[in-house]
Amino acid sequence: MASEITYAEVRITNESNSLDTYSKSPAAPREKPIRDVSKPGSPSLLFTSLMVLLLLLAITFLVAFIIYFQKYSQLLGKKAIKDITHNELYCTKNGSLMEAPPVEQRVLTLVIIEVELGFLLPEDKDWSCCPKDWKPFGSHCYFISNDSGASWSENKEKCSHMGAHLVVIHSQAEQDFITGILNTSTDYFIGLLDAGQRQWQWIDQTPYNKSATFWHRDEPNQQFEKCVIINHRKKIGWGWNDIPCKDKHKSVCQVKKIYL
Ligand code: MMA
Ligand code: CA
Repeated sequence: MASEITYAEVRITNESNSLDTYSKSPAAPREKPIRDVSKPGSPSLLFTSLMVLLLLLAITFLVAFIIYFQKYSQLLGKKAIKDITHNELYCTKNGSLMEAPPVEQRVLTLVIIEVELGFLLPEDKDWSCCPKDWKPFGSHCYFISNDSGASWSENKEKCSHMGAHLVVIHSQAEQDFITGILNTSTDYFIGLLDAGQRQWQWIDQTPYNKSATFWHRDEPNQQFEKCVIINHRKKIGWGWNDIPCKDKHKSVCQVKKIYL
């Protein structure tokens, strides 16, 4: 590109400055077309050189683009994996029913890339794992937020940054497990939301089954309370309550177990 510009400049300077050339040889301007006809190699060589230059430039850009794209997508891939994997996993070996309880438990430190989550199927693997500080139950892992409290959306974001979502409860057993790991004096957001007109919707899009809900007595009770907490009421027990989404509470995140 630089040589192209330099060449153009030289030509213009020569023509405008060299009045001598004009005066000495008035036929000079005519030389050009003559040259064009008699020496067809000269302009076509220029044309060819320009084309080659352009082609080289295009190839350079293409190669640069491909390299950049590959690096970028690699980076994106690594980031995505990093977001949903954890350096330290706590794994339980199942499959062997003969094994006496307590079930053998091992800590596996995994290199991020080694865990190809997308290709691992539960039935092929005999180690089920949860990240460090997450609690296993069934086919999932559960994490109780450790901050002082945030809005429903902020909690939702926090779970999502860990490759998880706000907890979704589908059975009495799951409700019991979750309440068993919670503090009776704290409220926790769950992944249930009023999508409008009291249409309750789970954050993972699984169906809302009325027969497996654990609302406190007389809840849900307010149209403007569109988010849901799980909490303990004295002498009553654990249950759900609809509250305003902007209220600040802790939450429970949930993620599928990792099978190795
Ligand atoms: C609070 C609030 C409501 C809940 C009632 C139950 C006063 O409001 O938590 O969401 O329904 O208590 O008494
Ligand atoms: Ca309520």
